[in-house]
Order: sequence, then C-alpha cells, then structure tokens
Amino acid sequence: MAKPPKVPGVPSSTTPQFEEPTTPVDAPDAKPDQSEPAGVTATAAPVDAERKRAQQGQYVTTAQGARLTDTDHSLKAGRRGPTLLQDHHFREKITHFDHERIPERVVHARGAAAHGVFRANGAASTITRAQFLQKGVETPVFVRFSTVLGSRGSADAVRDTRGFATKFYTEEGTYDLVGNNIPVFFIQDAIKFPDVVHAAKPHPDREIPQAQSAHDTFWDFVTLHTEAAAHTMWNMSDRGIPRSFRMMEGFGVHTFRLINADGGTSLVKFHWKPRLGVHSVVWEEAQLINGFDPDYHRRDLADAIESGAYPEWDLGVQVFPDNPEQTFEGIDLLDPTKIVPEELAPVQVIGTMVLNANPTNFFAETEQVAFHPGHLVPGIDVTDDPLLQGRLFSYLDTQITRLGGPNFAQIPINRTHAPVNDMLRDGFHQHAVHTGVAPYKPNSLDAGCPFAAGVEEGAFIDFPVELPPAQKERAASRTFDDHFSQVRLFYISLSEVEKAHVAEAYTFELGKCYEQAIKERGLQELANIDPDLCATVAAGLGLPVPEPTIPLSDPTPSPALSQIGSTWPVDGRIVGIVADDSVDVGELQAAVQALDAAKVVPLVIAPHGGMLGGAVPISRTFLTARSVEFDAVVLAAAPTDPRVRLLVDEAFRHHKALGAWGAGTALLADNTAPGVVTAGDAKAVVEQMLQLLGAHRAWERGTV
Ligand code: HDE
Repeated sequence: MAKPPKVPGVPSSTTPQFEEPTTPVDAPDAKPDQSEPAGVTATAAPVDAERKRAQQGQYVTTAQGARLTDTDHSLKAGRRGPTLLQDHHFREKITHFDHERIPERVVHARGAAAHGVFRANGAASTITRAQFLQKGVETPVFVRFSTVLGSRGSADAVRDTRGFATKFYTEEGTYDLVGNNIPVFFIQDAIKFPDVVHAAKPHPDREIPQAQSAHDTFWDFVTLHTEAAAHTMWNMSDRGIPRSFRMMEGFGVHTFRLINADGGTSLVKFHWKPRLGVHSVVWEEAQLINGFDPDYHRRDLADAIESGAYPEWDLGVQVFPDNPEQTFEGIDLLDPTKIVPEELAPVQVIGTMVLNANPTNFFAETEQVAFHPGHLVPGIDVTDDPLLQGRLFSYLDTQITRLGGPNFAQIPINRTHAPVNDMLRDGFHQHAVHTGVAPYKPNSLDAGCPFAAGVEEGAFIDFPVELPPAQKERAASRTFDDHFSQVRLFYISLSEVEKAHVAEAYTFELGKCYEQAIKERGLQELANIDPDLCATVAAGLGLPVPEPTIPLSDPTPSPALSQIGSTWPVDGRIVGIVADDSVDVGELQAAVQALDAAKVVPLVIAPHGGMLGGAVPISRTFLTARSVEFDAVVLAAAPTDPRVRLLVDEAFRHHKALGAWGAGTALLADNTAPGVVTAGDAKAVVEQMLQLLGAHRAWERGTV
C-alpha cells in the first residue's frame, strides 16, 4: 500500500510529541495563596496520601478492568477509514460520557459543600435523648450550602436565600438539619411551593433572568401573597448577599420537638451561629463579583479549608414549652413566616461544628448528597408546621428522579454510619447483596429477623402528640393572618446603614420590573411596613407614596437581627497588597508576614507575574486583579496604571479598609476618611488594618 502523503504541520499519529508519564505522581502542592497561614492548627488530617493520588492506579483500563494500550484513537478500518462498531472501548467511553449529567436540583441547584465534625457540649442533654447531642460526643458531618434560584452553573453572589443543609452521621442513624440562612419562609403551606418557585425562576418563555429575583413574576407573586413580605424583606437586606458561606447564620426555620430520656418534650428552633460573624458584600460589589468571579463563594469555602482556616459554627436552640397552643409570647410556633426574637428566648449553645475537609469529588459528594428533613433520630421529632409537613413528602420524592431510583441511600455520601437492616429490596442501582429469603416481618424462615426495637433498644418513636378534635378542611390557621408586624420588627431593628441597603435593594428590584401595577403593589406593601422606607423607595421609583391600609404595629426592636456593630476574627480574610519593582522588599515581606501571622491571606498585586525583588511571590497582576476579590487593600507603591486607581476607588466605595505606607500614600485621595490608615512602616499599617478588618467594613464612610 502506498504511504499517505505527508501533510505539512500535521504529525503522524504514531509519532509521540512528548514522553507520556508512566508512573503516578502526587497532586501538586497548594498554591501560594492557599498555603496554611502561620498559627493555624489543623484539627483533622483532611487529605490523606491515597486521596492525593490523581487517579486510582498506574494503567488506564476499561470499566471491566482490562488494560488498554490506546485511548486516543478509535478502532478504524484503516487510518482514514470508518470507525468499527466492534470498538467496545470507544462505545463504552462515549456512552458513559453521554450520560454524565443528572437532573439538577429543582431548587438549590448551585451549591458547595464540605466535611467536618460536630462536637456536642452536653447542654441539650436535659431536653433531648439524641445520642449525638450528649456531652463530648463527636459526629462526622457533611454540609452543603446553596443558592435557591439559579441553575448549577449560575453565579454565587446573587441576591437570594442560601441553603444550609447539614448531614450528621450519628450512631443512631443519619440526622439531617436542612435549613436556610434566613429564619422565615415565603409561604405558610407547602402546597404553594411550586407556585413561588415558578414565579421566582426564570420566565418560561425566554428563560431569563437567571438566578435573580429582580423581575416581574417574582414581585408579582410576593406582592400578591402578603405572607411572603417577611422573607422578601430578609432577602432585600444584607442577608441576601453574604460575604461568604463561612459568615452566614443557619436556621432550621420550623419549630421541632425534642424528647428527653424521661419522655418530656420541648419545642425548639435551631440556629447556627458563625464564629466569624455574619457579613455581607454590598450590592454593586456583588454584581461585579458575579462577572469577575462567579465561583466566589465556592472558591472562598474551598480555599479557606485548604489553607487550614477551618470555619466554625455554634449550634444553638431557642427552647419553648410544649404547650397545646404551640405558641410562645403570642407568636405562633407553627407559622414559618415568624421568628421568636432572641431577646425573648435566648439561643443556647449545644455544640460546635468545624468544617475541616473539602470534598474529594464534587459530583460524588456535593452533587449526589440527598438531604431530607424526615431523616430524624430518637429524641428529635417534627411538628405540624404545614410547610414542614409538605417537605417531609417532597425530599424523598425528588431524589427518586434526581438520583435515578429508590436506592440513593446507598450512594457513599448518603450512607448512614449506623448499621442498616431494612427490608427494602431491588430497584435501580441496587448495590447491596442481600442475604436471607424472607425480607418481610414477621417471618419464620430467617430466624424471625428482623425484630422491632423498643425505646430501650434505641428505637425512633414518633411522639404520640394528642390532637384536638378537628374537621378536614383546606384552610390556614387564623393565627397565621398577621403578615406585617414582624416585617416591621426586622426593619426597625437594623442599623441606619443596613436600612439604607434595604431601601436600595427594593428600589433596584422593583425598578427592574416592567409592570406598573407590580411596582405600586410593592410600594403598598412597604407602606404597611414602614412609611420612611416606603417614601425612599417611592422617590427612587418616581411614584406616589401610598397610605398604609393597616395600622402600623409598634414592636420592640431586636438588636440581634442587626449584623454590624461589633468585631470578629479575621481568619481567611483576603488583603491585596499593591506593589511594583520600586518597593522596599524588606517592608513588603514584613507586611506579608504580619498578615500571615494573623491568619489573613496576603495577595501581592504587581504589574507583572513572577517575583518582586527575587523574594516575594506575586499572586495577581493589574490584569488579573479586581477590587472585589479583597476584603482590604494596602498600597506599598503608587503605580500610575489606571486599573490600580479603579481598584482603590472601588475598595473605597465598598467601605473596605485601605492602608498605605511610603510611596503608596500618594494613591490615597483622603487619608483622613474612616477606614483609611497610613503609617511610616508596613507593620504599623497592617496592625491598624487588622483592627478595621475585624469590624468587616468602615460603614461610617457613608458612601454608596
Ligand atoms: Fe427545600 N427543597 N423545600 N426548603 N431545601 C429542596 O430537595 C421543598 C424549604 C432546602 O443542599 C429539594 O433534594 C418544599 C424550607 C435546602 O441538597 C426539594 C418546601 C427550607 C435544600 C425541596 C421547601 C428549605 C432544599 C430540591 C416547602 C429551609 C437543598 C432538591 C415549601 C428550612 C438541600 C432536594 C441540598 C432542597 C422541597 C421549603 C431548605 C424539591 C416542598 C422552608 C437547604 O425537595
């Protein structure tokens, strides 16, 4: 056969272009900005040697384990001929690829997760017999944070509620606390969930806007259902745009019933309190982040954990007597649009969670994890909140489609750490090889097993709640009728800065609606919450201010609802240091070391990549840096590049701490403004910057 003519530039397929590696190597070391800050002690070994292996072995094989000699060429009838049907490797590889995606979650599709451990302090032992809440017990956990509205590939820093779902792998079975970062919900009955989600998701004709609430159908729904006013107000507040998953509170939302060893019960609401405080970005910053780093929250969580800055939360409960009315101080505990102010019922800490390991594989763990509010353990039970009751059906149902059948509990991330002896059999993706012949009860063939357990054997007992006489009806409790007083309570509890953010958010979102009637209904709702807020938004929209249609309530403010006004640890915060080849490298190193020592991540920004003075690694260039990546900016030089000016202006506008020494001070237009510091040397600047960072932002600057 004649040799094919040589086409210039096209290598022969048999000539290797480079030597392929033939022995497995360890994963590369952490990147400079992910290395462990000095002073942080690892509480668990997150990545063992085995997990560091990029693959499972040395040679590539088929799914059946046959070693392959080539995975780059399909089997063809001649080099230029058609591909043969007999090429099993080709068909296996492509068929598997064709089926790599599973349906995304209908809500909460975009998320990020981490492993960790929960340690109980024993404070709950008088109110619950749950084994994992007894003093000193440590329980492995897996936590998934999420946005609600966006698709899997949507941006992180959108205005939305965040999911905060925790799987406790307890010895008595898996307990899931499937909560949000907002303690109230849009609706009071689960039957409306498809409606609110249809309204909030992208419009069905063009499928826009993605991951946004600033559109007509969302505002149409929430203004027609006044019960949504509370959740909407929380979304319009800074809670809707968190700085980090690590800086969010979590709430169980519903009231749960705890049962102690003596059979005594109490009603509780669960709270996760972040050790780093609750912090948010500002709206303009959020919008920029979504362009410059759509993976902002996912990256932040993974980087913090990889660097050893493990996030921690205290788990707390508000405890209420289990009275027949299920109310506390007049607040209906079964109404998921209501909170109980912490000043009325303090949050009592019952344990602490630390997240100390990133998932090894996103799909296997974060995507396939399946939570369910009905995954309960002895000592924790549900209440009759109609929203929770509906959820108890939905989560099991949804996994059957999403995870391809009824055996999703056998997927590694979903496997309980307790022994399983169910009588569930067969079905798609059955991994268990069940023994025995009698998966039914009672039986006389498998030695009578399994037997039912009693309380002494640690059985889960549905608490025998007594129900008042009732008739079947499709109706809500009359005590669910007050839709406004707590919305006002939330608003008046905020600081002036936070109130201004709320007004801006309503003005932005209603301003994005096309329908005049929807804007007017939005204003009418605000008139029933707070006249000043209503007037500010109306002025922004250029519309008349409506009169309230109900008497305004006069609630006592709850200071716990405001998220500013204190100082918090700065672990894992990111400080950008602007430098160039003119800087004193010794001073620059001093700044880097001082930040490192404070568990803060210093990122040097320079005109070019590589090193400065042969000693300081450059993490970002003027091309790759944008202000939104940094919690604070320090200037060690004053480059004339306009992108540096923009960096400083944006950081200033977003209330971030700014500092400078030496030549860098030339870039600070006003070094007397709040949150702006200058000093003679790097160490002194860093010291003051750390103080400012502890307060999160210099809110008193009074800019946008
Ligand atoms: Fe969910 N919710 N939800 N939800 N929810 C889901 O379950 C649902 C509600 C929450 O990271 C779905 O596995 C109904 C409140 C989180 O995997 C679905 C109602 C709260 C997550 C579902 C609610 C939540 C979900 C979609 C009644 C806070 C993500 C995929 C109105 C307390 C979990 C899935 C994860 C996910 C139904 C309301 C939290 C469809 C019917 C209230 C954190 O089953």
